[in-house]
Amino acid sequence: MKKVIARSPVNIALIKYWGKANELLVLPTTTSVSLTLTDLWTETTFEEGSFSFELNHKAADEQETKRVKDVLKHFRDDQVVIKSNNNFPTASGLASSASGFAALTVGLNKFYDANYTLQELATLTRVGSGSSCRSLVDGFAIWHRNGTLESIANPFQNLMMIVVLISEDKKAISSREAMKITMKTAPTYATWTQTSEQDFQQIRTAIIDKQFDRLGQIMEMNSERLHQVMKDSTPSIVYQQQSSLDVLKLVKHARQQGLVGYTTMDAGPNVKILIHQDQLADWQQLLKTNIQYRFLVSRIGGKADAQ
Ligand code: 2P0
Repeated sequence: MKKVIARSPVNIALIKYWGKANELLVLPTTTSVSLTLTDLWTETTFEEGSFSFELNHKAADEQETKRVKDVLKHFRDDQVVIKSNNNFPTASGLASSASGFAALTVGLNKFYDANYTLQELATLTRVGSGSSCRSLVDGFAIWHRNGTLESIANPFQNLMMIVVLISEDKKAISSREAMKITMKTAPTYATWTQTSEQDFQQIRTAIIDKQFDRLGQIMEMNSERLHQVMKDSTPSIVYQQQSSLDVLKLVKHARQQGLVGYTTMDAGPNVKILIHQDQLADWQQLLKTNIQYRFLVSRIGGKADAQ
């Protein structure tokens, strides 16, 4: 019997996506830039049979199933049994929907021998989760406002990301809903999109010029601005908890002591720290000494693939 296994890494945005210029096609209001996390992934299996979709060993709910069907309808039939598992906590601001849909789309492409091009796969997977298209390429993934996917080879050796798990609970409000609220109600949204475009141009230069500190500074500022525009919404959207802010402060303090690392946060309370592998032990020591939370460590790189 035919069986396909797809695996996709999570991607973490350095320049964030937060709003759709076109909801139907899932075209973003801003260009976003991300890196994939090699060691945090979704693995999805596809076998012949009448349609069913299982997520983390349980039948998926109606909403999750509908989003999968929205992608599946672009393939020959729906005679497929899909089982998807994450090796990290789902829905805690760790972009599980991005790795999930990237694995789904790439896997379906293989299962049905559909031979969609990379750009076509990006267009399909966006319907499930906008940011999922960024897991289709290795290196720095750039998801342009017009929908085009681009990648720039990562010139930095041995980067790693630490994910501090402040909370592993499912988030109260989905990104999809929250970004709509921000677009509609935040008086600072237009300014946020303009600044984000400048951040994109500057981070592109930092990547090409191989300037890690510059890249980290831009990433950190871009994340801070995202959380500010979320707070400016009505009702105010707040994903950062006091413990998240404590970790951000700890990282800034560590930099003054000579460690190199920069933070970013997504639609959840967890904090990600981009570091160099040669300082991993120092960072682990610092976190173990100063915070009570569990953290994950991942290498950088990789993309969605199916066998
Ligand atoms: C990002 N996030 O760029 C931003 C930063 C969360 C915060 O992309 O509505 O699950 O399916 O397109 O892709 C999360 O949004 O939302 C996200 P939809 P998605 O990584």
